[in-house]
Amino acid sequence: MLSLFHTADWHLGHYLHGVSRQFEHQRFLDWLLGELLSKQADALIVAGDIFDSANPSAAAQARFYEFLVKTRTRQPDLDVILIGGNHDSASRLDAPSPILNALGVKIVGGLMRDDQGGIDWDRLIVPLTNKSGEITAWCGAMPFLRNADLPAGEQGSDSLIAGVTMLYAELIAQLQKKSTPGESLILTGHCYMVNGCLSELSERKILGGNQHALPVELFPDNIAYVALGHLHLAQRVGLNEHIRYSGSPIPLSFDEAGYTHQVVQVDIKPGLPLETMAVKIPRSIELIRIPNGKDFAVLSELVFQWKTCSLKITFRRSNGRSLN
Ligand SMILES: [Mn+2]
Repeated sequence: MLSLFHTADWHLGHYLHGVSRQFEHQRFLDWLLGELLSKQADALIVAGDIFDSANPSAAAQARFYEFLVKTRTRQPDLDVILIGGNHDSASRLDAPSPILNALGVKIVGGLMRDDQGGIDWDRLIVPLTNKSGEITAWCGAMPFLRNADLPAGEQGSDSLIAGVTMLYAELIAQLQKKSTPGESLILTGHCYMVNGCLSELSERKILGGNQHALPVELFPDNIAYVALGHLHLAQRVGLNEHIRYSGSPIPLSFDEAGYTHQVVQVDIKPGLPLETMAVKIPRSIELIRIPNGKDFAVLSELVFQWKTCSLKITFRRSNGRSLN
């Protein structure tokens, strides 16, 4: 059996209306370390948007590297795979890859082409081993694809989907070449699929409408699991249990306050149907809207109403329970 954990869209270094999310991220990473250990996970996949910006703060980077060292020190057999998202700088993520490889962590920030334009596909293909150290699956790690990554002649907006499809098809072909019968094929990517459910305040502003949505046919039936990042609401793609967005671990906007934040635990047993389980992430800080959880008021108005005793506030958790 192979047990893998799928998470994405950490956005380390994020600020919400000027408030640092450092505490929430630290709590999440500490919790994740404990989960990986207690569930004896074999692999961890982080599907992009590791950092909130292309130029993350020293504090955000320190938190990231500290997490990787702790994970590998506590669980030396855990395969860790990370890819770049649209918020990440591909080259910044790739820069420490020699050190991370030596630590046993595979990071693919972006596609790298040689002078002839060829892609080093081996960089994107990672073996996953079970507790006995046997290879039981192969993971194709496709970072977020930018226009410049697409094959020549596929940069126009109409052919963007065709270009992305070609690259995924090539990765899958390379993945199949590496594997032998009985070994599962897994993919991770950072992209927007058709009919995905977007958060109004968080991801929509970075997507140019729906014209770049990719069809689910991108992933053929022989792929056991697709670990996606980009959308912050945990969801499966269409009716496919095995093609999922894990969602972000913390709410990145007030629109996301009601989401159930989770990581996905995927158990792959040879010859048996895949099992996916949502592992709920404890919320360390509540996002609360005043006065009524739906609308919001200007602070000066609230202070005035509070002083004149005309404001009555009932705090409610995102799950609807009253806080007071
Ligand atoms: Mn994101």
